[in-house]
Amino acid sequence: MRQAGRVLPEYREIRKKFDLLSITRNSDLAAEVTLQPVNKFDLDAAIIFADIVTPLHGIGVELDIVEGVGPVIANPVNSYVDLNILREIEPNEDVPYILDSLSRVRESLPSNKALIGFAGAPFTLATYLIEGGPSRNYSKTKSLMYSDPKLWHELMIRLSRIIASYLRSQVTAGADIVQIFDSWVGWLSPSDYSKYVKPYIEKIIQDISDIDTPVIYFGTGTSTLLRLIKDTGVDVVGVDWRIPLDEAWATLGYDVAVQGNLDPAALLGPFSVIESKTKSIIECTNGRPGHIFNLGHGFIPNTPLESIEFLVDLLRQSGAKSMQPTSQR
Ligand code: 1CP
Repeated sequence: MRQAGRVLPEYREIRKKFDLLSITRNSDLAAEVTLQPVNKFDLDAAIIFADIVTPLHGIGVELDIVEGVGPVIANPVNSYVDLNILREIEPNEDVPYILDSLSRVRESLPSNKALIGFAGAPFTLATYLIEGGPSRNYSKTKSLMYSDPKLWHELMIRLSRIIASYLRSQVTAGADIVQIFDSWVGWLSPSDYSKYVKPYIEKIIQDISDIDTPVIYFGTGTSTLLRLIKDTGVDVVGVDWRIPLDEAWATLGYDVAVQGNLDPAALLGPFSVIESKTKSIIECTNGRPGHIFNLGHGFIPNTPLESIEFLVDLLRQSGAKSMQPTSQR
């Protein structure tokens, strides 16, 4: 998850000197920042430090990640000509620093801790490309999707190809598992998801099926989309806090793993609230294997560090088992 503002003081120190894109392009710094939360809280997995727009930046799309805002695109997409900015990606040449960061992190991570590579999903990346930045209702995206389905298809196909190559290269460089972030897909109805998004998730899953690496798919507000998401063939479905985990899992079926789903805002409340909400999530799993505990979205800035420590201790006491990297399964 984008750790919304990243709460660690040691990260904030580095950010005082370097902007986000500079950190991602400097493998020493990116590896250090990736490992900080794992070392501090003894977490079971590390997620590589990058952003969902990193591969777009790598192929030359002009963009910036603006403090307190998010990714801002210089020339938003609204015509066929604009699609020319989305050429195929050559990861070794376009994003060598990400691959280098992954190899370094994998080398220094203990073997019982997993390294997660990631990419934005085509829909969520398309929202930034079309809207030009963060949006409240994705109206430009939906307008393009409905009024020019051929252009939408061309955009989604190009993004899917970029994402599949990018994920594949991350696994070659050392990622044990990959996560696809479709953070804003919950703004779509089930029928729009089926028509305008699902085929492209299926294409990505199919394109990388030969590398035999588990794929996590995460979105927010996806309660009504769960069955369709499962049909795409992903291995793990990340859910946000809006739906009880047992309800989500029953809807998905127990032949798929789930990840989630503590409300990040719970960590702003007293320990008693963190404890009751966490226990209720664990009860929802009913002791079944196949649950990865996680927040339902990224940390909220200024989340107290003691609350994160309290949560991790609570999970350890509850008997939550550590993950094993693929190579050891
Ligand atoms: O230092 C900062 O400026 C803090 C904010 C930040 C961070 C930590 C941004 C701006 N990007 C990142 C890195 C990042 N982004 C990671 C690395 C994980 C980590 O170590 O924290 C990851 C996995 C992401 C993924 C990402 N970026 C998503 C998908 C997951 C999610 O949280 O929903 C999304 C939607 C983005 C876009 C983005 N980048 C940054 C912001 C503020 C946003 C959201 C803008 C919006 O609201 O539309």
